[in-house]
Amino acid sequence: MRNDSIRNIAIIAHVDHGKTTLVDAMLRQSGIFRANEELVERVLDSNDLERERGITILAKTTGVRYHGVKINIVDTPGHSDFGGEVERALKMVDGVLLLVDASEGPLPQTRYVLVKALEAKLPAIAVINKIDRPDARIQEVVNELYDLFIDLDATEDQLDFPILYTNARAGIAKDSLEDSSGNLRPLFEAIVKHIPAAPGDPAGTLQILVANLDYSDYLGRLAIARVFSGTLRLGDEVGIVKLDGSLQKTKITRLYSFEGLKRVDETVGKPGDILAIAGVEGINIGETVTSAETPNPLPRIQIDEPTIVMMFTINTSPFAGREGQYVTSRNLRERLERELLTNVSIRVEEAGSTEAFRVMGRGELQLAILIETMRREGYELMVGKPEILTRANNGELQEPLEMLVIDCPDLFLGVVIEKLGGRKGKMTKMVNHGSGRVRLEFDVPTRGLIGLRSEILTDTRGTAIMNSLFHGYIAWQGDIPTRPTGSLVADRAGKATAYAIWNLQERGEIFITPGTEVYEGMVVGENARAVDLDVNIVKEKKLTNMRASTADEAIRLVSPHILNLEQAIEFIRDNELVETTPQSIRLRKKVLQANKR
Ligand SMILES: Nc1nc2c(ncn2[C@@H]2O[C@H](COP(=O)(O)OP(=O)(O)OP(=O)(O)O)[C@@H](O)[C@H]2O)c(=O)[nH]1
Ligand SMILES: [Mg+2]
Repeated sequence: MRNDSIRNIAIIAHVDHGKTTLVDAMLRQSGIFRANEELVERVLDSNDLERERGITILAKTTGVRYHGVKINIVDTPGHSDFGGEVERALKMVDGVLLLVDASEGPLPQTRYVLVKALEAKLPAIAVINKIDRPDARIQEVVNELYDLFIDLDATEDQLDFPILYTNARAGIAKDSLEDSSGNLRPLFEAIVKHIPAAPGDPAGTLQILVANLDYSDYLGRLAIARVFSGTLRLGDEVGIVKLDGSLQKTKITRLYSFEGLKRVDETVGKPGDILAIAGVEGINIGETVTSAETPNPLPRIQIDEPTIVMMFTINTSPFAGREGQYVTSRNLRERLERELLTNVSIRVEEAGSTEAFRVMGRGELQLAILIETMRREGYELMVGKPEILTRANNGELQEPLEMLVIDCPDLFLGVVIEKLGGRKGKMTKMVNHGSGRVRLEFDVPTRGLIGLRSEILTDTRGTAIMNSLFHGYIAWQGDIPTRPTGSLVADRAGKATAYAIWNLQERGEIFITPGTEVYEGMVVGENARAVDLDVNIVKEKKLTNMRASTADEAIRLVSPHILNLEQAIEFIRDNELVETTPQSIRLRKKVLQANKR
């Protein structure tokens, strides 16, 4: 039984290929906004970090109507660290729009999301986006997409996907390049035609899968859920099969559907509906809302394992508690427990004491976003260098492997290959598009990627584009050399002076500005040599040297290299930590006192 008035789709793609922009256009053209209503760009990227970074971090649901058909759309993040969001989104839908940038073509995350969609047996509509780009190479990209499907052992049926050509920014979709369409109509038509109508028997046993959580100040915790079978009426008593298998009986008293950016009150939920359920205490992702009498839970959501781990501890620096509101181990524990409820792709373990936790995730960016979010909420904490999670397989020690794609001007080919060689990377493919840029593919241990991005960007003067994808496990590859430099470490507390910085700046790069308060053991710069160097960065100029005022003007400071959170995390060594507070990001040695190091 299928409900022909509902289509559920997820939009999936590599990062920046235009998913959220396409959703904007779909929202605009579905007529849910008043003609004069101003819509901000990428309206679904609604949280602060998403707007600042211009990326989607959390999957979001929205709904539009096209000729009487309700189309629920789940916009997903394209960055590989947030792959867990994609896996979950795919549980709610009956098909996908697979977007590919008309110039960049399929990239690692295109492959990842397509693997997931094929595994879930979801039909795809291919959308070649950004056809307006002057460097678009549409036909080639279409061929590359077919190659990718074939490479992933797609069936005949799966290979028979429709292709649309879009300019998401202008809100135009075309069935063929000659098509003179000036709007998204061909896309809406294709969705209604090619994405299967939502299946499920309205008279069957109630089965609603909670696939996401959201939070509203007004409504509290919201479960975002998809009805697979049965009919839910407002006020019905239902059972919730919890993750531990137990049954919680409750009444559903508040139910909403998605219309554009709004949640609309609903009194019934039918198969195919994607709903928000409010007012249910403790409801979690992966749980099934079902009949209280004859419960029939849906399979649990399986998602990929984490590949990296970072130690999170309370702040023990001399400046602890100065800037943050939440500083105790209890604060930290509760916050991490709260994160586990919505962020299903991370894991947290206690690490030997109540003050330290091993936080596991899919990548540095995912964990950096968590830390950044916590800073903004008023937390102080310290984090250690990211480490990869190894595993034992039949007695063999294995480590995670990534497929890495680097796109750079051919002039930097040599340095890039050399750099990857040092990190145990094996080149698997090299394509020269003839445009002066080359695309290189490597298999490289995940370990080898830590800190790589900043080095490659420096080596290629900011011109390289780098993307990677978890690609299974390989035997442990032995030592990989880390950063070839040491740290400049403050040897006493005080305020950094321009004079001291001026004296030190020839030794390496300085991370702080004059006037910054430092403590003993704080890392204030990078030593050009391989060893750490204790330095006095608070040294005042002797008064006897102050004869001429012109001498002061001679102090020319190189502008400091202020590290952001991700750079700081990439920079630190095993014996160093990053201290984060709402106002500051400091680097420090684990052991602060110079004579104890
Ligand atoms: N020229 C051109 N630019 C586009 C088009 N569609 C999107 N863009 C631009 O591409 C950039 C990325 O767009 P987003 O919509 O944020 O991409 P996304 O796929 O949602 O990115 P993530 O969610 O972070 O994976 C933005 O600067 C858009 O304005 C298009 O059709 N043509
Ligand atoms: Mg997006």
